[in-house]
Amino acid sequence: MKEWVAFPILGSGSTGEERRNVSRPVMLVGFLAQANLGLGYLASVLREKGYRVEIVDFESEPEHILEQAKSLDPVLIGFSLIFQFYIERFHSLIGLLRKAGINCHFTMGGHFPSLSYQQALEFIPELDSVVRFEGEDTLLELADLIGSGRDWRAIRGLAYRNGDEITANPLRPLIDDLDRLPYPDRNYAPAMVLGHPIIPILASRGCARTCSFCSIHMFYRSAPGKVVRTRKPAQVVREMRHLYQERGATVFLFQDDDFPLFGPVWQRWTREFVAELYRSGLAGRVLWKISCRADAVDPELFAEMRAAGLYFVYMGLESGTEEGLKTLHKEITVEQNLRAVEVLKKLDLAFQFGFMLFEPSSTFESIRENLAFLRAIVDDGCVAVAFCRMIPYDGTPIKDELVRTGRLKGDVCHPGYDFLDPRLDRFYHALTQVVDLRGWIHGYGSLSPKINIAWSEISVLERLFPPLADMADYKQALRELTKASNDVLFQIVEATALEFSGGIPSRWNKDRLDFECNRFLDSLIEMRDGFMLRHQDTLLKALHREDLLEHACA
Ligand code: B12
Ligand code: SF4
Repeated sequence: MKEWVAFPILGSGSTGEERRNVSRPVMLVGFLAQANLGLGYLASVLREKGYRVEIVDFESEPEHILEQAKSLDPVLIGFSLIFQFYIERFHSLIGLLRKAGINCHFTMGGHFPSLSYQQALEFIPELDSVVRFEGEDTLLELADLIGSGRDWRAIRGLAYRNGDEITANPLRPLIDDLDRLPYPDRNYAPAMVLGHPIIPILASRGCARTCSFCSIHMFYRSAPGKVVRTRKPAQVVREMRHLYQERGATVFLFQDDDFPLFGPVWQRWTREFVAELYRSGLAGRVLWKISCRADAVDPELFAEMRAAGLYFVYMGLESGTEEGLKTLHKEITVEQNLRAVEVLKKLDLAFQFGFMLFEPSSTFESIRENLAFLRAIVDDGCVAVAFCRMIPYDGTPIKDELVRTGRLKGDVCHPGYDFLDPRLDRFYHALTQVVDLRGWIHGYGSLSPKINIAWSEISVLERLFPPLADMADYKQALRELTKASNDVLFQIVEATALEFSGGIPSRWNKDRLDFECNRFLDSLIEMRDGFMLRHQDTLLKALHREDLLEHACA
């Protein structure tokens, strides 16, 4: 039997009440590792209006996704493409579903399809439409109209295939009041750190800055409406309190691109947020992590935030040269980057940073300068160094510039560029052949991320557990290991650079490096696991999990 409910059609100029048919569910497919707030919000908005929503992990077997689609018989399937380089994989999944006879409406949202809707619809001919920019209201309207058999083609914020043409409707303004949205669906088992659930959350959407390599600010700037919207501090804390009480959430990851911190208005926002944490009794009971820029790191404000539970900071430093910062349009100086790191260290706040050692203006000189910068900030072994090559994502000013200067190479899944000095291309290639960047720097099982996880665990141990006797020794040992591993990485990059700039052969090869990498990983695991085992009684008691202790002893 069909279920019909009365509803006003959102924003398409409809007058009066229409009928909503919620008898068929909506299926959403996306990347779910470490949770997905975008899909969570879409699902909760639809559910609030009576729809059954199934969120399916894009990483599960395509046959499993097909089975789900067959058994659900959804009114539409929404695909979430937030990582541009996944488009080929989405294409093959969507093609498979269509070939197998799934004939409901297929739509897609996320950064790439929003900014490059034409390419997305051309690349994936099986797609019927693209929901551009923030998707909550547009997706709901799409489901409503399709479900009730009405014409959906006039929906604001939608681009769709119209015969051989592609039509893009006028855009829908960004959501003005984020607090009107229900809390995002979080119907999953959260990741844990030392027995504490980690929950992602948003305090704001959008970013006021204009870094040339970033698709975020272009995403929020391209739609009408206010680029940055902050929630009310009291509402954010209410959500945290709800998660604390209902899910036992103690570690919150703010996924805001740029936590509201910069300038007097947002500093006031953060102070109010901190005050709310105290008012609600959460300060001292929960930890939270933010991402921000270096120029927002104010010593006094960060000291207050630290006292209220801030335990980890991710900063996009991106470059240690003035020229690089200019190319990346960071509107910040090397001095400001250095100062921010110094402030965090003085406050004993754990941090990590984004760094683009390779970008389109790179030269051997800039690589040297950047390595000197990196050495300076990590010389005390407080964080494992990581760096990457800038990728020119669609919709970004730097990609447009590379197109304009005829330097853009590759395709939508592997966008790239050559350096101005061809020796640098050979250097980069050789470096990635010798250093398996995925084994050392990137990827969850790699050395640098593993070391940094150990550091973030220490912040949790120091803030959520009773004092542990040999913590100082453990920290010192981890610092030495971090220093040694950073040093090997620096040596390799420097030696490889010298080989290609000065013809001096490098003595590093892949075997030697793999040996070093594994040696570091082995010592890390031994050191970290040894420490945890020594303290497991105290840790389990603090978590009220003595039952596990009995198990361990038996
Ligand atoms: C959290 C996060 C992660 C997390 C979790 C991702 C997840 N499962 O959600 C982790 C840590 C895993 C991650 C990893 C990476 N990330 Co990331 N990540 C983010 C971040 C900071 C927040 C995502 C978020 O929660 N946003 C808030 C929600 C509400 O917004 P949203 O996701 O955009 O969803 C809205 C709309 O896009 C739209 N929408 C989205 N999907 C759909 C689907 C449908 C059907 C509809 C209708 C609408 C719709 O509606 C949603 C609600 O309004 C974004 C930046 C950002 N602001 O989005 C980067 C971002 C998505 N990441 C990015 C990148 C590059 C990466 C990495 C490659 C980094 C790296 N070097 O390793 C990896 C890739 C992982 C992999 N699989 O290989 C880039 C993607 C760039 C691009 N154009 O491709 C972004 C945009 C950051 C940036 N500054 O450039 N990431
Ligand atoms: S990189 Fe960060 S600060 Fe720069 S525009 Fe993007 S989100 Fe904003």
